[in-house]
Parts: sequence; C-alpha cells; structure tokens
Amino acid sequence: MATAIKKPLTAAQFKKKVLQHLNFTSSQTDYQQDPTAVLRAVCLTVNEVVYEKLTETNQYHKEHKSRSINYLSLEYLMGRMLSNNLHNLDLFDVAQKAVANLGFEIEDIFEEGHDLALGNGGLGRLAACFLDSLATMDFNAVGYGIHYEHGLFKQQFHQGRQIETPDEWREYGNPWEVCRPEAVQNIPLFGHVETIANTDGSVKKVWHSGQTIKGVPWDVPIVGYNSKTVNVLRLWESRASSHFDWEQFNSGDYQDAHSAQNHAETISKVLYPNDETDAGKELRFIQQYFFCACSVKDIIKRYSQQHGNDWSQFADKVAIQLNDTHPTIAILELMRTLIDEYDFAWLDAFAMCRKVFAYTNHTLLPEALEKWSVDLFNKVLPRHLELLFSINEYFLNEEVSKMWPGNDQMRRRLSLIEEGETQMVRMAHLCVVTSFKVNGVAQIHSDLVKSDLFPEFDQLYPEKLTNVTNGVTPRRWLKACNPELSKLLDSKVKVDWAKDLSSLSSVAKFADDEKFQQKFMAIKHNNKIKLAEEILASTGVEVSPDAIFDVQIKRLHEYKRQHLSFMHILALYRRLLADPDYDMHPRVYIFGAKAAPGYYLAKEIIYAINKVADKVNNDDRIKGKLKVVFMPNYRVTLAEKIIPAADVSEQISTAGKEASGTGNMKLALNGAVTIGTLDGANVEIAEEVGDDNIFIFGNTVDDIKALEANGYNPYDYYNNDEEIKACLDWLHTDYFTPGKPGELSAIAHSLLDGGDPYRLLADFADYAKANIALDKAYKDKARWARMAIINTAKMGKFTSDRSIQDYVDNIWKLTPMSSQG
Ligand code: Z2T
Repeated sequence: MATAIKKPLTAAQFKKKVLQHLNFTSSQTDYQQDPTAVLRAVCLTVNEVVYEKLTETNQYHKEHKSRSINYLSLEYLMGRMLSNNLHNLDLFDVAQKAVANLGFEIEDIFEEGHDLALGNGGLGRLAACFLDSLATMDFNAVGYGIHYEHGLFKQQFHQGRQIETPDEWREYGNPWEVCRPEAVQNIPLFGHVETIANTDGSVKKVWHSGQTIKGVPWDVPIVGYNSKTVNVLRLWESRASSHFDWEQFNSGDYQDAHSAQNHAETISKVLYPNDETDAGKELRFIQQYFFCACSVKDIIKRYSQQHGNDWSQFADKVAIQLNDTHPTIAILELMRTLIDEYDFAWLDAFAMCRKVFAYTNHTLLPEALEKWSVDLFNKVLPRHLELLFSINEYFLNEEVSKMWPGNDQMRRRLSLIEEGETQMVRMAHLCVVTSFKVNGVAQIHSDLVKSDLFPEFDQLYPEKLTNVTNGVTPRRWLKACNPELSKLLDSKVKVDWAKDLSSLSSVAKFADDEKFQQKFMAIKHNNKIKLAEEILASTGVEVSPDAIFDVQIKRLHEYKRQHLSFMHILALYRRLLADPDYDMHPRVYIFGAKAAPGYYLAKEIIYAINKVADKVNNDDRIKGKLKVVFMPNYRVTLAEKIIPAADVSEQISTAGKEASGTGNMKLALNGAVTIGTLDGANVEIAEEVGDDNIFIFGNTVDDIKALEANGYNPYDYYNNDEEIKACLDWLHTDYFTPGKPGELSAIAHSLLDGGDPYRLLADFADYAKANIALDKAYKDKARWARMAIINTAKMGKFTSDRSIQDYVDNIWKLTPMSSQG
C-alpha cells in the first residue's frame, strides 16, 4: 500500500487541532466551561486521522479486489468510542496531554460521551468485539446494522422498580458517524406479484410493490488497533422516499404526506428490547426486511463497482454472516434479486446463496427461535414468500425425501413451514438449509446444536454444523478499561499482549511471586475504591473495598438465574441474623441488569433484589458483612467500570441454557474468579485456568436431563432443605416490604407451583457449598492472588482475534491486507 510515512501527532499539534475545531468548526471560544464542546473537538481531531486511514483502506481493497466479509446484525453494542479510538490509534497519551493542557482531565471528557447502545446484550456486544478484531487483523469487513433513533432504553429505579425511558444517543448529533447520500437505497414492500407468460412457455414474476421506503446509510468508522485498517459499520435509517412525499405534498395533502413520512421513519425508530424472546411484531418484521434489503443491495452495488455485470466471482468475493436469524430475509432478498433482476435460473440463484451465507446460532431457548406467520410474509413480501415455498419444495423433495424416503414425519419436522392453526415460517430452518456453515458460539453449545436442536440437519449436511467459541476484544476489555493492570502486564510481557493475548500466559510464572501478587492485588483494590465511589454516587450505598466484590452483570433472565444468587443472599442474611459472628468475609453483591419491559418475572426479580438490598444494607445487626447493590442502567460504559473491580464473577445459568457468555471472559481477564456452572464458555474457561482456579458447582447438562427424566419436582427440595424452605417462605411475609406482605411472592411461586423451569432449587445446595469454599479461598490472601493472576494469564484463548481467526480459517476464507502484497 502506498502509505506516506506519517509522523505521529505531538501533544502540541493535537492541542492546536482541538483549538482549531473549537474555533472554526463549532465557534466555541468559552470551552473552559464546556467539556462537551471539548469532547466534540477532540473527536473531530481524531476523525482527521481516522478518515485518512479509511480512504487508504478503501483504496487498497479496491486495487486488490479483496474478498470481503459482510457481517449482518440487527444489534451492535459499541459503547463509547473516543477512548477506544485513541488507544487503537496510539494517540491516547498525546490526547491526554493535549487535553490536560486545555485544563481538562481526559477521563472527564470521556464521561461526556454517549454510549452507542444499539443492542440488547451479548449478541450485540459480540458484534462490536468482532468489528474491532476484523479491523485490527486487517480484514476487509463491513458491518451492517440499523441506525435506530433510540437504542436500548435507559433504566432507572423508582422505589425499587425498573422504569424505562428512551435512549437519546444522538439527540445532539454523533461525531462518529457520517451520512452517505451517495449510497441511499430504495426499498419496495407490500403489493402483489404478477405472473407473466414468456413465449417459450416459462413464466416471469414481477413484484408490483405497494410502497417504497428510502434507506439512508450512516457510516461509523471502525479503527483497528495498531493496524493499517479503518473499516466501517454502515447503519441504515428509514425515511419516506422523496418522490412519494412530494407528490402528496404538492397536491395539497400536507397532513398525509407527513403521516406517510412518520410511518416510514417508524421502521428504524427503536431497537426491540427483547434479548431472547421473539415478540412477533409486524413492525419488527418490516425492520428486519428493510435492513436486509438495504444491506444486500449495498453489497451487490459494491461488488458491481468492481466486477460490473460479471457474477461469476460473486461467491469468491462476498461472504455474508448472519448474526442469529434476525437477518435471515437477506437470503430471500439475494435470491429474489438474482432471479427477478439478473435473470438467474432458480437453481443457479439457490446455489449462489448457498455459497455466500453462513449463520451463527446464539441460543437453544425455544422462545427465541424466530417464526413469522405466512400471512404476514404474504402481506409484506409476497414475492419473497413464493421463493421461500420454492426453496422448501426443493429441500423436501430433493434432499429430505431422498435421505429418508417415505418418511412424512421427517418432512413435517424439517419443513421450513410449521403446519398448524396458522402456518409459520421457521427462520432457523431456512438459515440451516441455505447456509454453507452454521456455527454455535461455544463448544458445549455447538455440541447441543448438533445433538438436540438440529440432529437431522447434522445427518443431512455433515460438516455444515460447527463451532466458533466467542471472544472479547482485549483492547476495550483490558487495555482501555483497566489501565493500571495493563501497565503491570506491560512491565512483564515484552510483546504487545493486546494483539497477542496468549502471550499473557508467561505471567503465570509470577502467580506465586509475593511482590507481583501485592502489585496485582493493589491494583484490584484501587479499582474497587473507584467503583465504591461510583456505587455511592449512583445508589447511595456505602461499600468497603476490603469486602469481596461479587459481580453479576448481564441481562435479567430466569435462565441466567440472578434469583439463585438472590436466594443465596437471603440464606446468608438468615445465617447472619441467627449468628452475628457467622464466619464469612464481608461480601458486596453487585448486580447490573436490564429486564425486557414486558418480562414480568424479570422485573419482579429486580424489585425483590432492590427490596432485600434496602433491608440488608441498613441492618446494623449484621455489622456490614453483607451488602447488596443493584447499579442502575447497566451498559457497556458501566461494565467498563465494574469489571476491573470484580473479585468474583457469577456465571450461574442452568447448564445447557447459556450459549456462551462473554462477560465471563471479560471478568476473568481482569482477574475475577468465576463461580459457575458447566455451561457455555465456562466449560472452556475451566479448561484454561484449571479446576483449582475456578469454582464449578451444580448439575451438568446430563444431570439436568436425568433429573427431568425422573420428573422434576421442586417441592422435593423445599421439603427436604430447611434453608430453602425458610427463604422461600420469607418472601411471602412483609419482612422486606413492610406493611405489604406478598410483594415478593412471584419468585417463590415460580420456583414452586411454577415448576422451577430453570432448576434453581436443584443447584441451590451445591451453590451454597461452593460459596463456602470461595469464602475460605478469599481469606487466604496469597491463594486468592494466585487464582486471580492465573485467571488473567490464562485468558488468551478468549480474545476475539482468535474467534475471528477461526471464522476466517473455517468459514470465511479471507486473506488479510498485509498478506495480499
Ligand atoms: C443474545 O444476547 C444472545 C443470544 C440471543 O439469542 C439473543 C441475544 Cl440478544 C437469540 C447471547 C447469548 O445468550 C449468550 O450466551 C452469548 O454469549 C451471546 O449471545 C453471544 O453469542
């Protein structure tokens, strides 16, 4: 690549540029009082470097006609961008000095930034980590997503209950995005399909749409760490198509023109806040289609700019990864485009799709497996539905019936259409049939995808189902969020561990070194002091940094079992009330979690934790040995503050339910010790750190299956475990909700008469036992320090760079920029 060798910016030059932006870009001369203006000017300064690199990256891939990966995801949880971009461009120190020179602390400037919260949880954050790794490893990649006007709701607590308010992330503009009017797309929907007979007896289908929506792209640059690359995340915003608008406006129908505009703009208005349930809402379906159509059109346009009308290389140059089934319609849209617009024969179009698409499954939970009614499909996308039926016919006749002749049962089970009162389209089935690879996100999860979710597909398409274990970017999740620990690691590891995380394994040899232990734990202690301040500010609760910081941060979900640690907190509280000298190291339970607004029990669990926290935190009898805090508005930025301060990482899902988990990796990387079940990536974390450096408890996947085969009865545990009984009964009293008995009953009800669907009671006793072992380990300072250090040292496998390399080697088959000559 013909890059000019640039001198890195000095702090003085950086400061000069910031001042120029304050003066000439925003006319802010009173910046002394205005950290927001400084933030903006710093971002604009960084962008000067970013956009130059973006131009060079584009230039390179154009010249080399590089194969690209197109990552399609309805969600991206980017968090804040400035600190990350400064680290990745090696401008952090320079910017820090420059900003100090202007009279500000860089951390205070960061605090002015808004999270890009265009996602729910792990799936969206994974996409963000993958973009970071793709750019860092110099791969040609485009992330496609939706430019939601409102990302994930903001969470507040009113008297312990979750209140949602809209996220206004770009109310006053976002310095990290640029609009690309030259890449606008027009998206048809609704209408009907006309069949036209050709002279040769064949037919041609013409879709006459009923409406057109405009898709406007906003590009967010993705800066690689210490690499040549700046890629983009392209986010589509829906607008009323202009001609449609104007016709009505000119005819005097001003009001209607506006309502059409409102309708069009509704499509990208808000992120659906359900993490693992399919709400089945029509607008969500249109949102998915709008996103897929914009992205597929853009991918084709980019390809055509290089290859014109020659489709022969399409599958060599383009791979499309579907982040769960949310973007499945992209398959049908490509198929439709090839046949209807480029005159492909059906089989050729189908074969092309099968070479281009790959699909990642993120959950086995049945309520998350997307289904859309045939009726809705027919109304919004009549032509796509025809193609879906044609794929189903081919699949059932040419593949299912040939593999299992005369087996109607099998045809019914595998069909893309679920028959019943209303016919439903099984989106995951379409993905499996039409993708060349399907992956789960941790080994145990991928094994279960094969054995339990799609066993027939595994037989039908051997080699198609595979695993890529998730990972996290060590740039954001260690280097940027834990600067002190990063410096300590720098002093011991001579290579750039942020780019080669396995190199941290050399730190394991200091695990028993007293001096190193002291340094390591002093950093942890400092991080805990900072978090304690944050906790005081956001909850009013005072906590001691000498206590064990026990952290559970993730979406609120029954399968994740926040209520298991809640039950255990009740048990500890009871033990302390019975015996104020009960032997335990003081512990602070720190929760962070948003509940889907319509998820009743999840919200009840938040309420119960908050109510118990009120009581426990103000009870002098227990001498501060137990504290409980629920930090409001958990998000990427809060995670960056909690994770470096965690001693214990709670990963306690019912075995078989958590596909992977990625918070578990971030916490262990920052020296937290896991207490967890053999679920998701916990299994692989245990393999890496060894049994001595993790607290594994509870039923395994096989144990759970056995329990269920014998008929699971929660009352067996209630009647035979005095502590379980007392804690559940406690919830019916008004002990935590004075004057209002029964306010916390929902949890007890779900665990008993509700059948305890996530087998919490079956794991309770072993969890309590593991906690005693953990408490004992913590009291032995050297032992704990050793465990913490080993956790940090052995997380090499869980860098998202390794995940991306796995995708590249086994699925995408890309070559990085540097190796293309
Ligand atoms: C999500 O965050 C995850 C799975 C989903 O299934 C949906 C959402 Cl929004 C449809 C999570 C998994 O629960 C978690 O185990 C995994 O680590 C993460 O995706 C990334 O793969």
